[in-house]
Order: sequence, then structure tokens, then C-alpha cells
Amino acid sequence: MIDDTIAAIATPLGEGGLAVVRLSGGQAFAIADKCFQPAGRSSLKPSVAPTHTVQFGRIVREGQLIDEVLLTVLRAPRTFTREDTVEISCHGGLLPAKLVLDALLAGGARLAEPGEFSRRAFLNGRIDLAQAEAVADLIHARTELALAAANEQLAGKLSQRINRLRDDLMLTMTHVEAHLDFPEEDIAPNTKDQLLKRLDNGVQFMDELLRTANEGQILRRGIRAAIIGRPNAGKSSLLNQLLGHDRAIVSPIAGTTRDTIEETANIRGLPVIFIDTAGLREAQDEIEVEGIRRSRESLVKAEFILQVLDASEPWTPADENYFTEFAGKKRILVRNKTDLPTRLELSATTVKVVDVCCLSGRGIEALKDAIKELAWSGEIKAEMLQVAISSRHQDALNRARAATRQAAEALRGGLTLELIAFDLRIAANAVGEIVGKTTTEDLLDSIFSTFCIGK
Ligand SMILES: Nc1nc2c(ncn2[C@@H]2O[C@H](COP(=O)(O)OP(=O)(O)O)[C@@H](O)[C@H]2O)c(=O)[nH]1
Ligand SMILES: [Mg+2]
Repeated sequence: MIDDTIAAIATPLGEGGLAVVRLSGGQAFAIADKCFQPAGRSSLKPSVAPTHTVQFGRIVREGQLIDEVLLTVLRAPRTFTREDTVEISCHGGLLPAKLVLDALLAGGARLAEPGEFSRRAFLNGRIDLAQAEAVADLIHARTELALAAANEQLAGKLSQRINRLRDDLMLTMTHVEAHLDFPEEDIAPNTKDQLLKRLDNGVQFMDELLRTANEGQILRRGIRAAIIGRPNAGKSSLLNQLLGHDRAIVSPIAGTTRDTIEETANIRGLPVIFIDTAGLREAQDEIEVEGIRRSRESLVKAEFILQVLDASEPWTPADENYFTEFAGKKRILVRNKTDLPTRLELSATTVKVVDVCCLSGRGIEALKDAIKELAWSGEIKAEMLQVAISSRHQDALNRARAATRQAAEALRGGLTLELIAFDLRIAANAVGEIVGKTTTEDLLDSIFSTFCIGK
């Protein structure tokens, strides 16, 4: 049982118009009563106010006025945590919110851990684990597409599928276990066929979900695209064009970009982290040596390479070096400076080539399309947004898949039913981890500790 009442500032620290302090738990109204003085004729103490109403008044501590606030009363169970909840809107700025929080802590509340409100929402059955994660995805979403995917997961689209899959595995397991009580009887051949069919369907369904892992990763973490090429090819100009504003210094002096710049842009709904590298040419001084070391590091981490070429110059050995380096990564050749007389001949290649002019911006929209096409497998379909699994889900599904296949093999091979039931339990448990039907404190800690305070 959760018996303490938690409090935290739910808005970002810093100066703003408003800040919100949140309070949740069995003592929420009693604690709020101690600090809140209703003002105006119709305002009420939190403990007697009807649910889902806003009360105007003052937060006072030891007779000292702290702030004028609006206090929202939310009675269990129709709240995010399913507990009695109070939300206090006070003036923005670090101090008012902090002093309101202090007053609540002095009144008997405990400071909430990161993600503890969401954790309670999960523990009290308000949302499942995949939905709780979706709340964090929603907060961190950097594009509308990522937001749409988070909303689908919050609405339970992934959870429904996962629950069906788990039910199926449990049903098969129950069948097998029922037979354990009658060891002298074999499973009838047609029953066995049915069970096998159900297991095969399960594996197939897991494969479908697993295929969305790449997209899920892109939506949550973004895709890292390194911009590489010779000095003066126009890498920094390209970055500025893709971002839509001047971020990197553009200059005809080779070696201007000494540090590695990382910026996220919204490319057709996908969060793409562009990395303008310092070039990998021979270093002239120490700062450049460091720049080049960092470039290499971000190159290794990138999933995607934009190689910028100067169309007004012929292909050089340096271009060749860039071309053969990181050959395993997805790549687009960006032929820049197409406003100048062309002297660059590209021999036939399977690598996608896009012509641009970073001075005028011509070709940039086509480049964005090319990036989207290379990053995302096919059309951006609603179905994909509904599931797009995370790496945690991927890990659980991989374990479930292996165990399910093992169970199917054992059933086909006529191995002992105990073994089959054992594998099916592993599979069902692994699938259950996704929605939180099977969890450990460690798993919950590792998920919720990444959440914001006050969420
Ligand atoms: N004519 C022409 N010049 C360009 C174009 N793009 C960039 N430049 C120029 O090329 C020079 C080098 O550009 P910059 O972006 O700093 O290249 P980087 O060293 O690869 O980052 C600058 O003087 C730019 O103005 C282009 O499309 N056409
Ligand atoms: Mg540059």
C-alpha cells in the first residue's frame, strides 16, 4: 500500500508566468488545508470543496503570506494517480513555487521521486507500463509525428495488442498444463496442431511488432545524421539550410568549423539530429586535433551519412576517402554548388544523389524527402505509429520470441510437457513486462527514474 502523500513542482524550473505544484495521496486535502486560506466569498477549504473545482486563495506558512494561488481539488479515483490530488497554480519564478512546495512538505508531504506520480498511476491501475512510458515519450516528443505515436501508445493501442498476445500464450500454456495432470494421455494430434498453429501465429505477430523497432527508435531518440565532406564543400551551409536558420559559421576559409555542432530538425515529421563535423583533414593545430577527434566520435554514432560534394570541382582522392569510409551506413551524396559550372562527374553508383544549392536553398526540399525515405521504411502509416516499439519492448519481445519458438519446437518434437509449459511461461512473462503485468522493483526504478520530477 502506498500511504504517504507526495509533492513536487511539476513545471520546469526557471522564470515563467505560472508554476504548478502537485500533491497526491491520502493526506492531500488535510495537508493542503493547513497551508491554504480561501479568499473571496465562494472559495472553500480543499477538504470540503467539491471534486474538479478551482479555489482562489493564499498559501500561508506560519502566518506569512507566500503567494496568491488557484488551487484545484481532484478527488480519487478520477485523478491521474487515482489518489486525492491537489494542484496549486502559483506565480512563476523559482521562489514562489519552491516556497509553496516547502509549505506542503512542512505540512507532512514527502518530496516526490522522479516519475513517482506516474508510478502511482501505474501501481493503482490507472495506466499500464507501456502507457506510463508513453507519458514520458509525449513530454520528450520533438515532432508532431513522435507526439502522435506517443498519444497512440498512451491510448493503449500497443497495450491492446500486447495483452492479446499474452492471453494467447497463457491459453496455450493452460492447455499444456492441463495435460500434465494426465501424463498417460498424449495430446490428441489435432489439438496439438491447433496449439502449434497458435504458437506460430504468436511468433509471426511478434515479428511484426519487432519490425517497428527501428521506427520506434527514430521517433523516440531521433536519427543521427552526420554531414561529412571536404573543407569548403558547404557542410555548414547545408546544416543551416536544413535547420532553416543560421547555426553554423559559413566561411570560405577552410577549417572554420572546428567543433562538432549537433542540432535537431523536424524532417517530414522525423526528429533528425544533424551533426556538422569539423572535417577529417590533416589537423593544423591542437584545437583542430580535438575537433577531428570529436568528429570521428559522432561519425561512429551516426546512423546516416550526408556526404557533401562541391559540384564545381572534380572528384578528388579526399572525396574518395570520405566515400569509402563508413561504407556500412546509409548514405546520401549531396552535390552542392550546382549554381556554378559543373565539373563533378559521378560514376554510376547505387547511392542516392541529390543536387542542391545551399546559397539559394534549391533542392533542399528534395533532400528532405530523400532523408525521410532512407530513414523510414516506406510510407508513414498510422498502423506503424500505433505500435512503434521502444528498445525495452524490443528486448522483451526478443526473449518472448525465442522462448515461444523453443516451446513450439519441443511440442513438435514430442518433448516433455513440463519443458513446454516452462518455455511458455517465460514467453508470457516477457510479454507481460511490456505492459507491466510482470515487473520487478528494479524494472520500475529504471523506467520511472528517467522521468521528470513532478510527472
Ligand atoms: N556558389 C556557391 N557557394 C556555396 C554554396 N554553398 C556554400 N557555398 C560557399 O562555400 C564556402 C564554404 O561553405 P561552408 O558551408 O563553410 O563549407 P564547409 O567548410 O564544408 O562547412 C562558403 O564561402 C559558402 O558561401 C553554393 O551552393 N553555391
Ligand atoms: Mg563548416
